[in-house]
Amino acid sequence: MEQSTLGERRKPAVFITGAGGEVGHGLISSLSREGNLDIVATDLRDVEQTLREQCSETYLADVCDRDALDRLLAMYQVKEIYHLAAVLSTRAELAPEVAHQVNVNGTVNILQIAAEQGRMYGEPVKVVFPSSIAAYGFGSLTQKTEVGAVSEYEHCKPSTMYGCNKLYCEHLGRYYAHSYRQLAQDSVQGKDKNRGVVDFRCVRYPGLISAETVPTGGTSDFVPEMIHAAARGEKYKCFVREDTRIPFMTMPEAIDATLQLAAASRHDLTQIVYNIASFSPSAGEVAQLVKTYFPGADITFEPDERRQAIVDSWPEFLDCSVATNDWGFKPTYTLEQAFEDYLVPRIIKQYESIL
Ligand code: AKB
Repeated sequence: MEQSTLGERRKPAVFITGAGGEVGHGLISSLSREGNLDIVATDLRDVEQTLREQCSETYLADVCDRDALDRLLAMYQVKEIYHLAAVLSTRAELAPEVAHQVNVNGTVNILQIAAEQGRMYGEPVKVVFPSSIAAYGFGSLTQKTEVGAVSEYEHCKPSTMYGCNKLYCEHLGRYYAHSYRQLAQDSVQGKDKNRGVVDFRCVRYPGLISAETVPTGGTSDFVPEMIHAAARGEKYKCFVREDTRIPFMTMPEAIDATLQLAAASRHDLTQIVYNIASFSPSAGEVAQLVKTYFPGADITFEPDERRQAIVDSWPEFLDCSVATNDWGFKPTYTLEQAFEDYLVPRIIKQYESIL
């Protein structure tokens, strides 16, 4: 085992960025239940106490600050990285260059760290990267509805900074996995120390719905916002039309699928990027279901033209067949089951202590 800069043995660890976000919450709970490796988690903001307790260490760190990342990782042998830190689609349109800095430069830092650690230990570092349906882009609503389900490599013309960032980082991940420093001296002299040092795997998430947390800064937020507002007894003005349809899944399904991809044998993976999703309801269909469980729900539709245009550029349905064939992806819930078995019981329990 390598020595750290402090002369101690480096501890094998799984490293999580953006740990305090919605996906981080679920992922840390699942990884800590598995208990295979020490969890080292970072975020820009303080990570809440319940999450901290499930990690070996948590640090305040910016993924754009390469020196800070190097300092804290000097104590660890990083085996796997879940790179969750990102500025989401709505927030990214308010500060596109900041989003680029975090979403792209932060990802390059993570990929470089993975490559360095992979070379140092002579074994690949797994980098699991959540991409998004924002990587797609349709020119018109007519095209979106005509096309129906999309597979991973078609209609990738994102119209948002976030979508461009995600798509580009998918390509960067492929580059670090297969072609990193392909002309460097240590690559051309027969012993290719760079090849295979990064094992990059990527899921394209649809909109995610958690019973525990409410997202901020995304454009698919209308569904989770609508459900949580009803559970809190608050009015909700939905910022897209009733007929707006994009794919969604629940947070536990997203976490399970992410861990399933991470655990898959390299040999079974025929792609770097995989679509995953469970159901594709319209905003109106979600509102109807919300009203059956929360009869007092007050939901109105007041589309915001610009956010609507973003959602209209995303597909209605995803073709997830390659994820199913390669590593066994299977949705747990239909929309109705998600409400009945997961969302409603958990949300009611969560708010009953507060309301
Ligand atoms: C967003 O709305 O930005 C995200 C996403 C669809 O990736 N939830």
